[in-house]
Amino acid sequence: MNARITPVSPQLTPAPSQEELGAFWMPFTANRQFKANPRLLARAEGMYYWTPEGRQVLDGVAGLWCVNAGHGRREIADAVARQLTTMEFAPTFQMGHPMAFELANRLAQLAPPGLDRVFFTNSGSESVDTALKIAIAYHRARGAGQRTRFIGREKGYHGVGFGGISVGGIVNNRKIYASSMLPGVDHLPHTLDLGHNAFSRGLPHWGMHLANELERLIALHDASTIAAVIVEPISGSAGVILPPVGYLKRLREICDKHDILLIFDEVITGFGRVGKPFASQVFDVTPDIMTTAKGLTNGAIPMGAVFSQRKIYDAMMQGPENVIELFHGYTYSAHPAACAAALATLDLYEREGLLTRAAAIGSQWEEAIHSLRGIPNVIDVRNFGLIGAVELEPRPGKPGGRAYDVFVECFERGVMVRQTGDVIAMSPPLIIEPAQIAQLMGTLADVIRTTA
Ligand code: PXG
Repeated sequence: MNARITPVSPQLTPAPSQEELGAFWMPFTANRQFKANPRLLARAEGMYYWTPEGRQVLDGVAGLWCVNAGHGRREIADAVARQLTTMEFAPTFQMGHPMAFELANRLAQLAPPGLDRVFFTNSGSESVDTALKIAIAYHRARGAGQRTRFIGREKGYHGVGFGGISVGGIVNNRKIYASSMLPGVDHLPHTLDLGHNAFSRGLPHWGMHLANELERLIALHDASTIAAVIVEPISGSAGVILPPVGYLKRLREICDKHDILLIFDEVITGFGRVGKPFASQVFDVTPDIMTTAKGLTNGAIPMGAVFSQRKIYDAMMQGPENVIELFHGYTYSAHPAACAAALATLDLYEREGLLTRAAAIGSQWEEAIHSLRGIPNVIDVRNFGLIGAVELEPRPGKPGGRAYDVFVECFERGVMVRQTGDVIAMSPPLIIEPAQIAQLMGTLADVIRTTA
């Protein structure tokens, strides 16, 4: 594989002073801790970032699971620049622009069978809220307006909108909003079980029966009240939780039996992360609705897309033709610059075979990450496609502390990984080469060995 990479900007932006760090209220960041000791990135190309001082850092997480084709892709930058000088904005409410239709058609061709109606958003969180709203609207359109309940899953992450945190299962994202969330949401148990599955290579074999908990929740609430089940095929944010073999198929069967929609949140698994364009194609389980974002534009311009089965769209296309069918949309739905970025990104993915590269290089990735087994404090290693996680023994009474120290020290030694709880997660650009896999795992191994 020969990715042609040209730097977009060779200029390094100077680092802000201590005082200049104040105004930016940083997302999902311990602001005071960060600002006392900032980690800054000023330039990116290929597999690497550079700090404002010019120090090179290997990107082990594709930015935040989004820069799948690697950094500084000239083709994307050029397409966006061309679009901005041709037409920077056009509305898509009761108007249209050609690229929005072109992109929807391209995506429909890439999608799992039948998921050929595409609604555009600006982020994963918006994609999730859109999917939940489509699910309720669909049931109502077919005369089942009482189906308003959602089933999510413990440890699920579906962004930070009120819909997303309601169906999500990460306690810190939920606890202070407890009384403000969607009513009528219940949760499946998560599928992480180190007792049975530690150090599984690929999907764990134990745990398919956990899907049967859906039958229990349906018996409790009655199927006639439930609009949809939403899960990530692979949970990312909670520290990489893989579906046990057969688990997703079982969820699909139960949803079919009870006329419940199945939503796959593919915000991180979409666009080649696991060896095919979408995880549902790898697992051979087709959802009714699929949410995406991130890799859709290689992270260059914010954009999300929600794919719906044709039957859902068709069910909504009823009533007088002059009446809006779905009262939902964003000013920037199908923003021209985002459409240009997405089309250029899809071209790159296709030309360089990136949407299947994770399958080709997955076994090398698996070998490399499992070489960390046996290092003190490593209590699990998980992998699938180009996703990996190393779970560390928490320090007594200080959960997350050890992994945080590992994350910081890796950055000091020129490797960027993600830390969540006591898990180090990795999801490199899909252009990663074997020598870079070795650098990533070698540095991580050294740092874990030397972190008390
Ligand atoms: N669904 C899933 C499955 C996600 O992973 C979102 C929705 C929300 O997307 P937006 O674009 O609104 O952030 C996400 C986001 C991490 C990490 O390191 C993961 C995400 C975001 C930030 C960090 O695990 N996923």
